[in-house]
Parts: sequence; structure tokens; C-alpha cells
Amino acid sequence: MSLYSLIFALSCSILYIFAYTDPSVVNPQLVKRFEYKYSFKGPHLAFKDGTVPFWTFGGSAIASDEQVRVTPSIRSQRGRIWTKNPLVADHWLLDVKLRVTGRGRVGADGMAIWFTEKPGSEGSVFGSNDQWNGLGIFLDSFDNDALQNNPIIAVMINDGTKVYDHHNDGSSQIQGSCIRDFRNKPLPIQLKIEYINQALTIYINNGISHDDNAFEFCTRIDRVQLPKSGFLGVTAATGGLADDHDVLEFLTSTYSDRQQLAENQAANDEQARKYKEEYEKYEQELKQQQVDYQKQHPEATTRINEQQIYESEYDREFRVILEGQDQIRLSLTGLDNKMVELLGRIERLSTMGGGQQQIAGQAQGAAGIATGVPSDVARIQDINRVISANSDMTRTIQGFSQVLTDLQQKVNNIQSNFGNQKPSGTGQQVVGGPSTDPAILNELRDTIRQIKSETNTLLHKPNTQVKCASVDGAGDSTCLGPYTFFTIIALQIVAIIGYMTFKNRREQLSRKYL
Ligand SMILES: [Ca+2]
Ligand SMILES: [Ca+2]
Repeated sequence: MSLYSLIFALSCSILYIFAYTDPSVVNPQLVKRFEYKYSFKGPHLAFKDGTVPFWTFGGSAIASDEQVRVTPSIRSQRGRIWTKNPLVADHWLLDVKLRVTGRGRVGADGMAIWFTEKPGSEGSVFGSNDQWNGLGIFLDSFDNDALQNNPIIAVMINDGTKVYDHHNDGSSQIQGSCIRDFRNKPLPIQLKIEYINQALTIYINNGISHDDNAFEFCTRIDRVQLPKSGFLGVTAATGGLADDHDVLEFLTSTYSDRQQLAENQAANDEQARKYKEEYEKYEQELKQQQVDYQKQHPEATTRINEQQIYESEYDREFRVILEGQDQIRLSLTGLDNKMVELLGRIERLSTMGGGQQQIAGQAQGAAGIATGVPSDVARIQDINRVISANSDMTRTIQGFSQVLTDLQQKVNNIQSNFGNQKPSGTGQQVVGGPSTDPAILNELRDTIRQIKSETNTLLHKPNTQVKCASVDGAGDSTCLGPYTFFTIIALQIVAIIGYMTFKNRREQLSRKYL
């Protein structure tokens, strides 16, 4: 019989061990989400300065890369670690991997996992304060009431009024428990603490099996009323006996109802739509206010017309062409003035030409003037040269006139094309038109340059070719005129007479003294 009963007990215990199934798998309506701000795990659990992100320490707790040692195995220690922020969720799961080890056959005091309205402070309940509001799960190592029921995993929910009965291991206060020896196991033990639909369920992996998913049921409490938001924490304490209380992993997940999530999303969308409507309404009001202000203060509103401020490419091209035209006109005007001046001189020379030719005839007959001396014959040659240059210039100007006419026609064509295309201020549209080929513009520029250079050449020609054309020796002529010549002769005569007079007086004086 004893063998049968043993087999039966083993079968029952095997039945209790099962592969844990996540609530989101059991209930597809639930959507799981990992909460990294309420979790820690190794490796690199702590920063170099010993802090754990999103968590705070107190008491004897020390964090290393692999774990948080809440208390060392030293007597009368209290340590704690709490989340910095409260968790706000209707459904959640804590996955805690921990280890309680000590040299003694019996350890103390134990460890607690909390979900409370406020973060705990140092106190007498496994290192945390009494009269907490929320959930406490105790890993009570020491059998205070000597009922041989420790170590035990016990659940106690407090509304902030109950004082923990430490001497009796809270036996009359705990709502659920399972007796498990969690101390000195070869592997860390794991707890899964589910709070789904106000039902609290605890599973334990006892640290013997290498199967991380081999959990056994510990306890379940229905209709548990927990605060809407709570701080998560782990605390531990030692007494006359001491254990190392280490937490290797603390992973928090929350679950949301799929339908609720969709409703929330819809509500968010609705809110976003309302914000958008509000924004559009505000924008319209602002525009209306601007219009009203402009009506009330017409003098203060100056409409900025960008087309008036900025010169378009079309305008720039056209301005360059007009400036080129202006330069051509100025050059031709200068040329015309020079021509009039030259013609005036030619006429004057022509009127003087008859008498001078006679003088030239007489001079040739009498003396036969040698070369190198300015003569009337040379002047006649100059006149002939000027006349021939004048003819060349006239022909060139006629050529200019023809070119200018062509140029004018081309510019008119461009203007008419620009007018037909009605440019909107963007030069690219204008340049891209069929009649404004860049080749034509280049041709225009080349023609303008050619005319300018030729004009400059012509403007300098009269001064070089018509040297000494002036008969009166005035102006810019470099030749010696007759008046200058006679003036110099007269001055020389006066100087000679003066010198002779001075010489005679000197001779008379010398004779007087002799
Ligand atoms: Ca105890
Ligand atoms: Ca006990």
C-alpha cells in the first residue's frame, strides 16, 4: 500500500508541474507588452556607478552586472529596490528570477515582492514598511510560529490598515500560500505572478529543473482589488540568521484588451481629428482677423508683391539688350558728331582750296619747293585723304545702319514673342520658348560687340589720319601754323635788335674809359 500511495503522490506532483502558458496565448484578446522601465536583468544589469536604470536602491541592496543583492548573508540587514515610476495597468505579469542562499540549515528572514500605491520605505516587514496599500508576496524563510510550515510563499493584500503579524508568520492574514523550500537550490528559482482580470495567480519553478518553462502552480486568489497604479519593489531582511537574497531578473509585462486597445486608438484618432478641426478653425479665425485688421488699418498694410521686388530672368535679359542698344546709339551719335565736324572742316578747306591752288602753282613754277617743308600741295593731299576717309566712314555707317535695322527687328521679334508668351516671372519658361533660342541671343551679343569695336576704331581714326588738316594752326593740330611762325621770327628780330643795341652801348662805354 505504501508503494501505491508513493506512486500516487508522485503522479500528483507530476501533474502539478506543467509548461507555463502565457495569458496572451490563453486569451487571444489580450495583447502583451514588455515594460522595460519596470524591468531589469543581467548581464550589464547595473551602470558602472552601481545604479540600475529606472530603479532606486535603499538599505543594504547592491547591484552588480548579474544581479541585485538585496541583503548579504549578514545579520540584521534590510535592503530594498523600487521602481522610480508607478505602473499603470489593469493586467500585468511579473517574471522574477531569484536566489536565496545561506550556510545555515535554516535561514532568515526572507524576501518580499511588492505592488503598492507608494514606494516602500525601510521597515519591519521583510525590510519594508508595515501597513502598506497593495500587494505583498512573501518568501518567508523562518518559521516564527513553529508550525513547520516554512519556508513558505505567502500572499497578503493590505489596504493600508493591517499590521503584519510577524510572530505568527501572518498566518491569519495571508490570502494564499504554498509551502516550497526555495533556499539553496542548484538553480535560481523563478516566480510568475499574474494579475489578470483581478485574479492573482502565482507559479513557481523550483530551481531544480533546467527547463525554464517548467512551472508549478502555487496559489490563486480571485477578486483581488489592487490600486490602479502601483510601484513595484523587492525587499529582504535578515535577523539572527542570515541569507543572501539575490534577484537576477525582474521582468514586467502588461496586457491590454484588444478591443479596448482598438477603442483607445479610435478615441485617439477622434481626439486627433478634433485637434485638427480646432486648428483649422483657429487658422481661419486668424486669417479673418488679418483681413479685418487690413480693412481697419489700410495704411498699415502694404502688400508685398514679390514680382515687383525681384527682377525676373526675363526682365534681366531684356534690360541687358536695351542697355546694349543704348550704347550703340551713343556710339553712333558720337560718330555722327565727329562726321559733322569733319564735314565742316572739309567745306572750309574747299572754300580756301581755289586761292591756295593758285599759290601752289606759282610756288611750283618759281622755286620748285623741296620735300619736307609743309606746302599747299601736301595739304591738298591731306584733304583728298580726308575725303576718301569720309567716304569709307559713310559706307561703314551705312553698314551700321543696316545692322542696326536688323538688330532692331530681332529685338522687336523677341519683344513680341515675350509678349505672346505672357511670362509669369519665371525666366525658365521664357528662355525655353520656341522663338527665344539662346543662339539668337548669342548672335545679338556678338553683333553688338562687333559694332562696338568697329565704332571705337572709327572714333579713333579721324585723329590719326587727318593730322595737320587744320590750316589755322589752332585746335589740336601738331603742325606749325603761319601765325606761330611769323611770331617766332618777329621775336627773333626783336632779340637781335636788342642784342645789337646792347653791344653798341657797351663798346661806346669802353671807348669812354680808354
Ligand atoms: Ca517568518
Ligand atoms: Ca510558520
